[in-house]
Amino acid sequence: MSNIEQTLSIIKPDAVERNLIEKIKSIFTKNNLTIKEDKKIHITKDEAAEFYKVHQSKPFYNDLCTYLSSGPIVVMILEGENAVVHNRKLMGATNPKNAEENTIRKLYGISIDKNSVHGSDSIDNAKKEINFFFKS
Ligand code: IDP
Ligand code: MG
Repeated sequence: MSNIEQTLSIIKPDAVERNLIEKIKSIFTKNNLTIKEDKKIHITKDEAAEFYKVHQSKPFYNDLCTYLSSGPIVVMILEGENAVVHNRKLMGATNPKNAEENTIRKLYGISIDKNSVHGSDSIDNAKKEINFFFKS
């Protein structure tokens, strides 16, 4: 049975800065994820803090919010079969050092904080995150 989902992907400042937008997009499209919407934006630190609210108790929260608001990002709605899990698999582990070969983070990530991409981790969070950036 088919299970078409949507998930939110972000190309983070380190990857935008290194002109990796098209390379990363092509990994999604070659792997049967359709880019339904996409926009390049530069968010404020307050917006980043709101987006990453689930991490507010973590020691790295402040740096994380500073980082996500440090330069332009590309936010995308990806759609496809099991999109949430599929995107997480294409991204690879949070720390690029631990990411599997040929994942986005293994190919392009610099460090645990500059790890090139964000992806929703559940259907529920995907809905919230899509709504956060693409309010209808
Ligand atoms: P994820 O992006 O793989 O879902 P999360 O645990 O949700 O990973 O963390 C959100 C983001 O916070 C990560 O992508 C990474 O940029 C950053 N982060 C996570 N753990 C650490 C850490 O231990 N030090 C610094 N930054 C971290
Ligand atoms: Mg996460």
